[in-house]
Amino acid sequence: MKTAFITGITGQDGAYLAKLLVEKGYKVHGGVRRISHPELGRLEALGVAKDVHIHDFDLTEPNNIYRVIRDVAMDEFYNLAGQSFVGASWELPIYTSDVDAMGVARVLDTLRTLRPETRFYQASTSEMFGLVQEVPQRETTQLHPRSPYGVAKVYGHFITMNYRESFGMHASSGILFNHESPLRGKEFVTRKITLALAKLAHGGVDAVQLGNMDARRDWGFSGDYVEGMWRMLQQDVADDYVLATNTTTTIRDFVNYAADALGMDLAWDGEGVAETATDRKSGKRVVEINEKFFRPAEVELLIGDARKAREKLGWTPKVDVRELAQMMAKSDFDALL
Ligand code: NAP
Ligand code: F7E
Repeated sequence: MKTAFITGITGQDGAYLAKLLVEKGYKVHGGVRRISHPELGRLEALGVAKDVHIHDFDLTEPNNIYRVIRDVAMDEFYNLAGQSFVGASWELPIYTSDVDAMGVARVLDTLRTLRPETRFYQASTSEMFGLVQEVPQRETTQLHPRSPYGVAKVYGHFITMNYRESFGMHASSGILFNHESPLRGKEFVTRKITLALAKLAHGGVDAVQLGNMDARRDWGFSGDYVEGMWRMLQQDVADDYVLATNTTTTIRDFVNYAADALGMDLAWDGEGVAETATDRKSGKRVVEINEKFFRPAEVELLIGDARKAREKLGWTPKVDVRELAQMMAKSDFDALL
């Protein structure tokens, strides 16, 4: 039986990965940071909260990291913890770099000291491509991050590669494009949309307030992407891989897909901050634009080329963006019944 340690086990990906590894027969340990209202809601939703061993763990605390790595005899370490909300990273640039950049170095250096044979996964991101230098983006595309989050993740990415090259550690980065699920945080645009539309479908009256409707994202399903993470650590040689669907969709079209799933028929009107969407069937206003959701610098287009993951890992995403929007909208609708 293998043992895995997952940082960020309370997050979206942490929960799906914990479920996958429990099903594969792993002994799963996870790190949870101290917050005032601790909960394992996502792990409970996936039915694995009782199957995982929880440890106090914070990426900002070197001796805490040291003790956990000393005490848990782990074969695989998945570093999924992070300040993951791009929008917050302009307000929290120092904190974001402490967690998303220095946190990776703290873990890698402790593994190097105590358990250099442990296989390591780093949660890198398509946000590193930012102002994209190539379409579609792949492992070799030049990076140009557009947010403090993206900049911090570039450090995490290269320090992972550096420990692999310097010390021969089995350290891999997954450059993952946006992936979502019914367990996605409510501040991310997909979940914000499906939750707001589900409330409207149940008789609510509040339109969802959104920012840049023209941004394009390559959206997949978290459950598919954690399988790719696991496959990376099963390779004889560590490497970096893009995981993506190779389809790009505007925020506006994601709204349309979620609305379709809930039986709405949207009419779009106006441009820029005056743009609105109204449901032709109920007459309700569904979308309004609010400038506060625009970002100081935007990532306008993301579309990934996951050919390397397909050829070397045998990985392909199973859920497309329409199915994803439908899955999330229906889940939010049913939860309100
Ligand atoms: P998420 O739902 O926001 O989960 C983040 C996790 O990190 C949570 O468990 C959170 O704990 C934990 N965390 C935050 N700060 C921490 C700290 N200082 N020490 C220890 N734990 C801390 O994010 P996700 O969507 O699952 O993403 C997982 C990772 O992949 C993140 O690193 C993210 O940046 C990266 N990523 C995500 C995507 C995506 O589209 N989802 C794409 C590429 C990369 P709390 O529960 O206490 O908040
Ligand atoms: O924004 C636009 C926004 O916050 C997507 C994280 O998992 O994926 C995620 O980062 C797009 C942006 O995700 C609103 O301007 C419009 O263009 O859902 P998001 P993200 O920034 O792409 C990457 C790969 C990660 O690594 C991150 O951890 O949607 N947008 N209106 C909005 N976004 C939000 N949040 N809220 C709005 O009202």
